[in-house]
Amino acid sequence: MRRAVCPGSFDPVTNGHLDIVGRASRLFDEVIVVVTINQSKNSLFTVEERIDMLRQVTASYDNVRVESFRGLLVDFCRAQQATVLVKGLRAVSDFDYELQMAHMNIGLAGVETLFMPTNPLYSFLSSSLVKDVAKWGGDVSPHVPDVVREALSLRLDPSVR
Ligand code: COD
Repeated sequence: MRRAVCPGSFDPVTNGHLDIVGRASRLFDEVIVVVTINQSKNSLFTVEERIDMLRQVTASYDNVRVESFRGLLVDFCRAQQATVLVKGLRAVSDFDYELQMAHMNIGLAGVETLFMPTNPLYSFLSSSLVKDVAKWGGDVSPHVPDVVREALSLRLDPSVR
């Protein structure tokens, strides 16, 4: 079985993330979307909330499941018998850091990284930018699934409070 892992903070999941997950699901028998737990990062949504949103928006993919993990990603890959990490690349600015992580992960455990170019529609999109726009009441509907837009407005939009 060819099994891949799509890791991230997903705080929250965007259409850019979903595009990568959907494309990966066509390349691999199984894709595990893993929310990595990083306590040093200030997150807007809890891990459980992020998992719940991810499960809802990936429900149409039979071969995608969502998990969370604290620790080294390669240990998660080993435990799940996954040999490939799938990452989205938005711009050259992503590349330096992603390349460092890819070298480290192959050195640590022989886990390969497959870089997918972002869909040009989402090349500027990040969870941080979406949160910033939502915080000031801007329209994020082109950038995130409905369930995420609703969660963002409940948590952030001053006009809903
Ligand atoms: N289009 C395409 N891809 C996108 C887009 C977009 N618009 N936005 C984000 N992505 C991709 C990113 O490139 C990334 O690959 C993935 O989606 C997740 O993005 P984020 O922002 O949710 O998550 P990050 O960047 O905070 O995740 C970082 C990791 C979780 C991958 C990293 O911190 C990690 O590996 N942590 C585990 C601990 C570990 O093993 N450390 C050692 C690493 S060598």
